[in-house]
Amino acid sequence: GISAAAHVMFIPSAGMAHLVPFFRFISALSSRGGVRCSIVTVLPTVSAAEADHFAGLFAAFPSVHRVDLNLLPFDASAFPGADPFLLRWEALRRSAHLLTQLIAGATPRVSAVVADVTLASHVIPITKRLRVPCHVLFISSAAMLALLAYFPIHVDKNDKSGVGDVVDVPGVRAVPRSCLPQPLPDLDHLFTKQFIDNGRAIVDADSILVNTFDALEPAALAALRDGTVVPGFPPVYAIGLLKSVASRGGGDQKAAAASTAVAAWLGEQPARSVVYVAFGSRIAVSHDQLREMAAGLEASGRRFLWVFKTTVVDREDDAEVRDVLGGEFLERVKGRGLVSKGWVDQDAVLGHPAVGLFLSHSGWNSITEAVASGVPLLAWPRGGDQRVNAMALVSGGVGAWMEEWSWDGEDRLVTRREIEEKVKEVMDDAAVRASAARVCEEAAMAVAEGGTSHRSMQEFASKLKA
Ligand code: BUP
Repeated sequence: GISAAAHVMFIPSAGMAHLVPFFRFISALSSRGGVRCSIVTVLPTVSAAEADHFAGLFAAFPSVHRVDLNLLPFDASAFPGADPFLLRWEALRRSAHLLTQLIAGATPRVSAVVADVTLASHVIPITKRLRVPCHVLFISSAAMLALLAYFPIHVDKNDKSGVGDVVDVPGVRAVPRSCLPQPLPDLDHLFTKQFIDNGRAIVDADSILVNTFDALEPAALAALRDGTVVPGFPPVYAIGLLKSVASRGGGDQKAAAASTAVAAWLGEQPARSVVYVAFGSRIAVSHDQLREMAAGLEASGRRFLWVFKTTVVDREDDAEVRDVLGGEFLERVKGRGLVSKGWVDQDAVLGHPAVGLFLSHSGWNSITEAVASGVPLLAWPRGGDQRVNAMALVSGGVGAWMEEWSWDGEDRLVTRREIEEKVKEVMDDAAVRASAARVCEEAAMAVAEGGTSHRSMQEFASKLKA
């Protein structure tokens, strides 16, 4: 042929935490040159933030080709109360056979597929039939990848009688039942069914890409690669930390204004003086707990920037800060505390010299962004993979985790006093700060010429043949 470019078709899933690493990886791959990228896009997205970021990606990379997938109608009434993102994953899985045509019919010929892990069990068999290599871009920690890969084996060993008290992932760590994603002990839960299906399927992927690096998660990566977790596991490329992309669409004036206000405020604060508080884009914390957090932050006497979220999907986010926290609180902390209701450019916030601590739900993207900026974390996991990620961040030396702090579904209120004490303690902890700074340097070395992630990326790219 005339063009020697490989054509990679990306098949992401739903939720910002799933899209962010795809966008970052596409941008890393596109900027290497010699690779043509297509991205399967399902519109409308579940959240406005996702739609915005798709628009931003296409604006920033006009060469990235958009391939529209029209989902088949999906009756969600069988899953009352289910998370809207989980339902979208299920809808995607049930429409996955439509991908056969999109992959087989593409020009130039698709030379490889990179799929989200939530779709693995449905996409991998299709790519096998079409004889197209399929790589999985895993969107969480290597520790979580190991849990996903091992969980089906664990369930089989337990003779399907349940998960027991602990899942002991060989060579990685024992994960107590209380640290598993909440639905996992229920083998009939939709999340668990998908998790087990995908865990079994990824063994057949051609490789797995993870946004981490060897120095951050050495044990988990080694155990995955040498077959300790699952014998015959595919190559695992730790290609992180992926650089963030300025991929906001132009449409959201309000968000842009909020980001400007945040940047202006940060600019006035002393170095390392601000606690940045954010719990991701889709986590609802009870109003009582939010008020306790407010009181704890106030009592700590520290400056803080708080991205305030009260409901699960951004579009429904209409509970006003003032209604929940009270106008007097806002008056009292005026000047030293900023509460932002809208989307902020988190990566830019973490990169700002004024930020000294990140109180986070420990979503993996948030952790990686903090690590890349050398900002220590205080982890307060709320659900899903977050407790496993918190274990990884503690053993990686980038922060602290309050294991006894409650998570979704538990009704214990973490008191203002606990929050106050812990924020002060971790913020004043010179050892944690030094350790986070050291890991930050290691992160930079990993992606520099000759570093572990740089080499992994090269090895992966060299597999992509036109
Ligand atoms: Br909120 C928020 N700005 O205001 P995680 C989030 N983010 O840039 P989880 C912003 O969204 P999900 C905001 O930097 C990160 O890249 C943040 O991913 C960005 O969280 C991403 O940290 C969130 O992996 O995902 O909870 O797993 O937010 O979709 O629930």
